[in-house]
Amino acid sequence: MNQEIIKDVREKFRLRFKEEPTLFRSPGRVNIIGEHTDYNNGFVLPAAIDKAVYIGVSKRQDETIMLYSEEFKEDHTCTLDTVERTDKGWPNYILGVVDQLLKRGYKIGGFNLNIEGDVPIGSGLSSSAAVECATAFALNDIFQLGIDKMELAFIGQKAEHEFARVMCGIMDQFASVFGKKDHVIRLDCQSMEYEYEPLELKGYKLLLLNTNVKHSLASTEYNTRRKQCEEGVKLVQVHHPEVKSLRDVTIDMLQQYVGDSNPVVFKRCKYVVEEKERLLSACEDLKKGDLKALGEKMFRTHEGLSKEYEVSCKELDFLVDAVRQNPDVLGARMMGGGFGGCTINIVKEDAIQGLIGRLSTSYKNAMELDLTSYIVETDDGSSKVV
Ligand code: GAF
Repeated sequence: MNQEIIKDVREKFRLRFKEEPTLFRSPGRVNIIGEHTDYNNGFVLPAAIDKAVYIGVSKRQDETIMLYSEEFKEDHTCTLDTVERTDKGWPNYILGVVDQLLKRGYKIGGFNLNIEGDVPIGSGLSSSAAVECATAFALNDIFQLGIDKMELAFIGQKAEHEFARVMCGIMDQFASVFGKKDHVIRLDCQSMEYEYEPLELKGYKLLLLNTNVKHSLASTEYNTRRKQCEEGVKLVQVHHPEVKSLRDVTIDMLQQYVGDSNPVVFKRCKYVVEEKERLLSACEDLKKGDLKALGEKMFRTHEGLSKEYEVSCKELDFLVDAVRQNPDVLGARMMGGGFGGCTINIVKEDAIQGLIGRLSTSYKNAMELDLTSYIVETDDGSSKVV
């Protein structure tokens, strides 16, 4: 937990709202492998990380909602009956959750809330899901709504659909709520069954390299990819009505029924179908402690995301290419929705600082951008800060 941020949120809350807050924390996430598989009913392998969103919150006696972002130095006020999307951006992730609670018939009153965190925004580490989950967790607690953790994650996802207008899958909110220190979660996004797998990196660490770009087409292209996957499923369903999603589709089916006449839909679906298999075999690698085999699959995932799913960008490709032949880096790939954000790398611990130094220079020379890096540890999911 970031004690400095906790202190800051508490003190600023007291100054602003003249009362004592209750504090909650929800983490960002990494995903080892299994990208763009969640909304295709596939598997994912995320973990919550030691970077989180912290909120202070207190109940009010009226129906007013007063929000303050310590990061954006901006407030937003509305009432329970005027909860709607705003152009400001950040309040949407909070208000989207309030909207969901109201639509589901939960009884809440007005509240004060301030927010701060150390999940870098727009970096593919799910700062938005962390805000949604922290809000859902907090309101569930202070208004004693009795909502279980699974529904809290779904409330966060629906808030993202309706207020951020990104038709995301469930991975990010699930990881933020269900994370467990020293573990990754193998989540079946169809049945929502999950297993914790110990993450033993044996002298290696997870290093995130932030391109510091977020290309503006990210959310529209995300929704387009989702539609292209659905198109592929429809074409297969004509011949195989039992097929419900890409989860049930094979490469053979894609070749027969999508193939040449729909080359774009074909390559999108092909990536997803291959990624589904790759993840299952990566889980076996992890169980056996074969990090080398796992790392090779991460590189292959990046190839697919870059060439077939086409959600990478030149900055991400540069960072993956730069480590591909490096024996100290077992695996690397872009992570999350794409079009910017971070790459995830499995790197030998004592080689990390040298690597960051060299890459910072070459990245700056090639892209005229600064590189930011984070060595992350896995962490527990959403919690009350006591
Ligand atoms: C984003 C989405 F929010 C997730 O649901 C997931 O689809 C991911 O992109 C890609 O794997 O983070």
